[in-house]
Amino acid sequence: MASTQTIYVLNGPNLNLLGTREPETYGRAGLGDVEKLCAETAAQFGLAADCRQSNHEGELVDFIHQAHAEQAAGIVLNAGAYSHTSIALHDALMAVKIPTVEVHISNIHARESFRHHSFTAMAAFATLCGFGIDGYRLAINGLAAKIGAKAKA
Ligand code: CA2
Repeated sequence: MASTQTIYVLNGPNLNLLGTREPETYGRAGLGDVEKLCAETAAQFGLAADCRQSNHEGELVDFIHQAHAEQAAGIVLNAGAYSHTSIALHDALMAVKIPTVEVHISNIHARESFRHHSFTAMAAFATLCGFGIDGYRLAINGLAAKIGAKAKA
């Protein structure tokens, strides 16, 4: 039997604070809830979710390199504010060529103009924003379709 494929779920700076403040923007769920949702959704497709969070740009670059080294089948990325600034994360995603979905919990297009552009989204095949943490579930469904992972009975 083929070994279980893994998707990486990467969360960037300040997302460890989810559920502790700004509930009007980010909801009441914590990062642990996000990671549980991702693991459960991935399992529906026979996938494993390797969930990681970092407040450091270089560590997020390292995670993307590790995804490549470990032959991850896909990446779900919420790079937080680095989405809007990080050419390094953009370049890492372009280098590894792993199918990537970008997720934002909030609707970045309905917020400040500095959030409207995303460098990392340019290296993703799809972007979701504004669905709250349900965006992660939707992203994994879309990623599973993209990589041909079928829902398990
Ligand atoms: O909407 C998103 O998911 C964002 O990626 C969240 C980032 C923000 O910089 C992006 O523009 C959009 C910020 C994450 C901060 O998360 C917090 C959560 C709770 C309390 C404070 C911050």
